[in-house]
Amino acid sequence: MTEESKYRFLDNINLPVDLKKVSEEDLAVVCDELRDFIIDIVSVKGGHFGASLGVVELSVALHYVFNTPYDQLVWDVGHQAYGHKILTGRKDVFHTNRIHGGISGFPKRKESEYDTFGVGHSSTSISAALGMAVASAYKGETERQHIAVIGDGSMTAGMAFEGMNHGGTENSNLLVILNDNCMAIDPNVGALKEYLTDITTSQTYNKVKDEVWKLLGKISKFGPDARTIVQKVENGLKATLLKQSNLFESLNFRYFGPVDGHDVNRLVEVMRDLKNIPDPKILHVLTVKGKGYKLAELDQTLWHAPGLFDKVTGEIIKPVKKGPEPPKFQDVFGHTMVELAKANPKIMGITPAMPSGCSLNIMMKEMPDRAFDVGIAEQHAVTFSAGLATQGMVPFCNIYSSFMQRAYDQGNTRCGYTKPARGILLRPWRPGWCRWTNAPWRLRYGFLPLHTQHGC
Ligand SMILES: Cc1ncc(C[n+]2csc(CCOP(=O)(O)OP(=O)(O)O)c2C)c(N)n1
Repeated sequence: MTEESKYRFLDNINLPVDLKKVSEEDLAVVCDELRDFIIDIVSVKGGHFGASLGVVELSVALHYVFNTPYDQLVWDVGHQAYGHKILTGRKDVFHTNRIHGGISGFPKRKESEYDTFGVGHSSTSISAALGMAVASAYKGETERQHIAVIGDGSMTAGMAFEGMNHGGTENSNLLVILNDNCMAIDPNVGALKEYLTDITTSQTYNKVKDEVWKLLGKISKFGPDARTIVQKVENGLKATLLKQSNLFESLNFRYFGPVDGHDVNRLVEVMRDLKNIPDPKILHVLTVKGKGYKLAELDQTLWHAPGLFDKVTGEIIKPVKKGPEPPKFQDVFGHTMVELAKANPKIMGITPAMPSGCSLNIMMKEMPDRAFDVGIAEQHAVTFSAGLATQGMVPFCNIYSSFMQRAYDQGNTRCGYTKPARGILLRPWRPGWCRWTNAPWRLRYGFLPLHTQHGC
């Protein structure tokens, strides 16, 4: 078998219009091929890995069902959009991903009409898709669909809920797809995660829900009134069977799911149904980060962005070092935090969803009651730290400079004005990272110790 013929379907798919020619029975094979293609290229060129593997079926189903780029598809963060890029005209240049002069590792409006929004920082997709939906409604484009795909990690940010809060009162054609894989870069955290697990594991609810869904599909053919009745029944069941009323329904989003995000035919079926249901709605999809590459499924944090690797053995290829290397900056931070915290019981550590990236996980393991992963919530991380400081604690809040914009105002004003706040430590990320995430130049190097700036 030649290398070309390995991709029986993918060889002929350059755009969604080509994908739409594939029969539904063959979609699962397309997914296998797309997954192989991502593994083939990322293993030798580098980049994000596990997240894109997890949304292969979602990417295929979305471009199969929706009329992209007329229908607007917004990927949150965008590190998971490799499959989308490959299916939307960039298969032949995908090997230039993240290389100077090549394609971006994130959706970029200038790069393709299928990239509806420039992303990189998390939790913007709902607001962006809502803006698009409201604009379409205003223009009378009532058939146009607007879809935000957001991970459960990104859903922990306040901004995502700001979008939901607004979206629930706009009668716009907005579909939020919640890609729930229980992971951010590290395992996801917080009460929302527990809530999602609750929905996912409620067997009674899921059994009844499947029955109702089937009924909804059948009865909706008889007109809007019949559908409304079934929807009411379904809502009632959700509220009764889930311990509390449904969080998303309370925000005026119709909640559907959870559905298996690796069953491409089921996804196609569900998305087709949802196309005909107006107003804001959320589809809860369950996926496995790293799906289809065993090692990535087993160690999802390591394989979030593993660098180059041998795709057959799974060995991660480390750059050859010329001599002894100093320890990593973040590891020095992590160990020093533990050392300092042992000497000073007031010290606490805070990270917004980057425990392994900033090595606060060392302290989280040793002193779980004094080190916090607060979710992808930079603003909250800083203000929470300021709150701790008002009570005499000494918080060290470690934030990547790339994501500092989210926290900057809280650091500037809340910590600046809250005099007792001190010990806010901001961490710069390595030069070059900012090419992909738009961190401002001035924040790329050096510390920004707010406590000294404001004397707090
Ligand atoms: C504002 C902001 N903070 C932190 C990050 C770093 N980051 C990139 S991906 C990611 C995890 C995203 O989790 P989720 O949305 O669930 O997507 P998954 O990788 O699980 O598919 C984080 C924390 C970011 N991109 N933006």
